[in-house]
Amino acid sequence: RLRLAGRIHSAIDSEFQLYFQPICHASDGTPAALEALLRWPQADGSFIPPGEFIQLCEDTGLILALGRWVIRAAAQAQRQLADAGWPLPIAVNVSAVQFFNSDLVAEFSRASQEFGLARGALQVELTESSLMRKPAQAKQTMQRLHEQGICISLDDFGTGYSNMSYLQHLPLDILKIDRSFVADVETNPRNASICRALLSLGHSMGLTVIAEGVETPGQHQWLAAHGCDQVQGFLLGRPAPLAQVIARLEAVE
Ligand code: G
Ligand code: G
Ligand code: MN
Ligand code: NA
Repeated sequence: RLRLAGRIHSAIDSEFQLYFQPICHASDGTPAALEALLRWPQADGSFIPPGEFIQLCEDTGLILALGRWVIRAAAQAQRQLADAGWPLPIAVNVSAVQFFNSDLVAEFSRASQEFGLARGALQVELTESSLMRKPAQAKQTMQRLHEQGICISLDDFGTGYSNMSYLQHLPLDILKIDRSFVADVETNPRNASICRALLSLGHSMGLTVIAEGVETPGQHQWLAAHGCDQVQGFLLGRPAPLAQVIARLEAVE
């Protein structure tokens, strides 16, 4: 574990890559945004998945440097995307440790300025554990991100322990339904009920609702028919390097 931490430390500026996955309008499948996803390629061509290093980075504090690198790399990618004629926002995952222990607002504003990004060009994805841990501080940071034009998503929704009355008071824009509920939504009545409830909850709070993990046309159709705003998953596009994502956008147009 210690050796892995050392390797991560020296890999931050040289080895990590961002992949990007499209988030599409449910009605017609056109792209609405991209989500940035960390990848750590190895010499043998394999990848160490984020599930295996994010936790270690949080435990050792490396997440602060890695998170800063992700924000800057996402800003640079958004510049390239906009310059290629696709001014889609890019959503960045921010872990709870990073959310509470770094100056996120300054990091986002510095990166946006460095690459001359438009307002709204970057978004932040937070999880329930970030928001519920220190609610007052979370709310203040979210408000300051909002002042900079940054939209905020609640990721993996439905898997945590949110206090609904509290959530209502947070400046959220987007709710992402966790893929575990989307998996067999057209055939599993229990997941269908949960998705209907989460869609209704999100819309009653005035939020855009995104379904994650959409893999089949059946899931996409069910979600569109039930008023889901946007969809993300292997059906719409797998995470890929930016150049490939741009090539796909151009092939569809
Ligand atoms: O990309 P993949 O499905 O393997 O991601 C697995 C997990 O790692 C997801 O929970 C995702 O949110 C998280 N993850 C991916 N990229 C980042 C990142 O840049 N920062 C943080 N904090 N988490 C990330
Ligand atoms: O926790 P978060 O939502 O950030 O996790 C995103 C992860 O989900 C990424 O690692 C991505 O590779 C993965 N993912 C994206 N689309 C799909 C999908 O359609 N099916 C599955 N099983 N995983 C997906
Ligand atoms: Mn996410
Ligand atoms: Na998720």
